[in-house]
Amino acid sequence: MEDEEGSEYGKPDFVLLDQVTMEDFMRNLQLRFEKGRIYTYIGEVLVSVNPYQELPLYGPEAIARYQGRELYERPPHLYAVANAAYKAMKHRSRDTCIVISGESGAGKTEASKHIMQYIAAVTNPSQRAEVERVKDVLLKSTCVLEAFGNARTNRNHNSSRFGKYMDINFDFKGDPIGGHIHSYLLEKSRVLKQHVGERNFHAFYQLLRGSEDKQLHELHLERNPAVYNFTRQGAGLNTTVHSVLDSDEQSHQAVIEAMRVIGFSPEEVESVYRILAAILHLAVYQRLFEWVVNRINSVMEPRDRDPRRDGKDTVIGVLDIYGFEVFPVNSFEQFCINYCNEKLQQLFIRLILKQEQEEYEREGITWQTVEYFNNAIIVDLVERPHRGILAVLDEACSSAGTITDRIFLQTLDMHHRHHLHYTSRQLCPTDKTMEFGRDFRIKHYAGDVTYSVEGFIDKNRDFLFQDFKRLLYNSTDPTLRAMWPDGQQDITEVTKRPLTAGTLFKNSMVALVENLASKEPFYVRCIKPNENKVAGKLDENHCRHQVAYLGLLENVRVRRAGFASRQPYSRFLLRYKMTCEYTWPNHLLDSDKAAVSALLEQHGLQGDVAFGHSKLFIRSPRTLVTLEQSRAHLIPIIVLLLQKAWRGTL
Ligand code: AD9
Ligand code: MG
Repeated sequence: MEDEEGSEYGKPDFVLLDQVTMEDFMRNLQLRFEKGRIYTYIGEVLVSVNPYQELPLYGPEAIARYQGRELYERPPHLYAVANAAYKAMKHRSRDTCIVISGESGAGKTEASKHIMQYIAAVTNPSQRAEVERVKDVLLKSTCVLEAFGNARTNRNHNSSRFGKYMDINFDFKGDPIGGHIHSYLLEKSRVLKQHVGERNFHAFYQLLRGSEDKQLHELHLERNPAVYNFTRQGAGLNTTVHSVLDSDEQSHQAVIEAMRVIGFSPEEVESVYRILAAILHLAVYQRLFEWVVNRINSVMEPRDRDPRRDGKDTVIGVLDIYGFEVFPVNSFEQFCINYCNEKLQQLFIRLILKQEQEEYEREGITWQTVEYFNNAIIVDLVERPHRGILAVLDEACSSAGTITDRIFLQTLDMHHRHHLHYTSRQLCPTDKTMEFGRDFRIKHYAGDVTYSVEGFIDKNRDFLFQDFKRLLYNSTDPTLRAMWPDGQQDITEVTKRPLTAGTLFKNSMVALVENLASKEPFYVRCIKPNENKVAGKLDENHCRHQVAYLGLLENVRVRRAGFASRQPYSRFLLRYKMTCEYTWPNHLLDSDKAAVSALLEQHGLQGDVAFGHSKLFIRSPRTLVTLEQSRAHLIPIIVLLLQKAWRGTL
């Protein structure tokens, strides 16, 4: 790594720690954080601590320093990860994804915005108009979706109340030509009810505070949010979002401008706010949100697909999804959010911890197994067919109103009384932190969460009267009609039992994980430094807990015992054979493995590698850098020799 940082800034990669203990890990994290070094690697995984203050780390100059570089050439940064994902996509035609995880307020959404800004800054050097349009939409979509999908909670002034996975499609030149946003489980119950100190979705306040008097009058609205039940609970009269966010008035104008840039017509924008106004009198928000997402997707659909690739583009996916949540009272929404985090932790284990170790075993590499907690048992508790919590809930929902939340809880108790990660007051009568007949507790990988079953059945059924859907479908407003396509269903379709909210969510999580697993993953693990949103303060206990449950120590151990790179012998030779007299232009040794060995010996690099059955394992990235430099040095000479040979002058 370029030595821009002395040892007083700690180790830029946790893999370089003298010993891998929690104490050493925390000391390094703390030291770097105090010096404004909020990013540190574990191999290719980036650990990021929310600084809660503006640091001079971003912008065009910083982007230029990372552009086109290798991951380890510069100090750890989000830009380096974005660049690595971009290079893998562009040079190796690999679909990649960047998975950003961490608890609420840890900095996931801010990280995803920096990544998007990096990609926008380094692409389209030839300023093609269509690509510029796509980039504009990609960047502005964040502003619109935050207005409709984010809210102030007690943990985060700008908390994402929906999960977001955005695919960016690239053409063969490496320029963005389109994209697609998947949104997951909007916390729509927030429209009706907010906890003390919290707000409704930003868009409501932006509408009331940012609209002109005339528009408010036409919408029959009053300016003061305290007038409306939906915007006065929770935060009471103190409904302004402080902190780094703009005021509601400014944000309102910014959102309208962003919608214009994306391509919303003036009539559509007007409809959106008319419907928003109506919601203040009436409970259809999710449809509005989904419509906004679909509308953005419709203008991001790639137009100029490259025919040479059978219509297939290369993709970078960015996942910014709600972090693990524990509130004083946890309901169906927290249950789904925490299940989602269990699924993503499973993927992390599969891709980073398990797969890596299994490969060493398969290749016969000497290896000391690293123990880690595998949370598959918790995922199974939630999603197992017939007996899992979601299956039992679906069963309760299908029983035509006779089953209560309480009976649902009793059934869960019956099925899971011996499960190591499940308990309830019934099963543990002495534990007064749970209520009889109301609460169950899951021992999640990230900690214990007690859920109240109140409302589980209703929220899972997610029932909407068909008459109501039909009424809205028959509206004269085309935007409103488009939000209720199922209002036109005939009676036979209507009587079919619709999938429940839980099952739909589970299916979308399974699909998401499969999608991510098919791509080359890059991870950003975000840490929230303290509970009070205070700049520059790292609460050791709070961070220690996150380091533990994110499995970061295990990650360091696996990585340390492991190798930075691995590749089949044939691929390695193809790239580096020109750097060795025994392998250029072709080798005469018994096997590719023997040829690779001779090549490395000539470079004096044999001490940094291990030879697997079919692949070469390289321990430190420096070895790769050395080989790359040697290759880059030789290429012009070889090109010259080939040209001469071609002209017959050699
Ligand atoms: V939630 O799961 O959506 O509730 P996030 O997305 O993890 O959460 P977010 O990115 O919204 O957290 O960050 C919370 C706040 O921390 C931001 O509004 C900023 O005030 C602050 N933050 C986060 N990252 C940075 C940063 N790199 N620099 C400065 C930051 N401030
Ligand atoms: Mg967020």
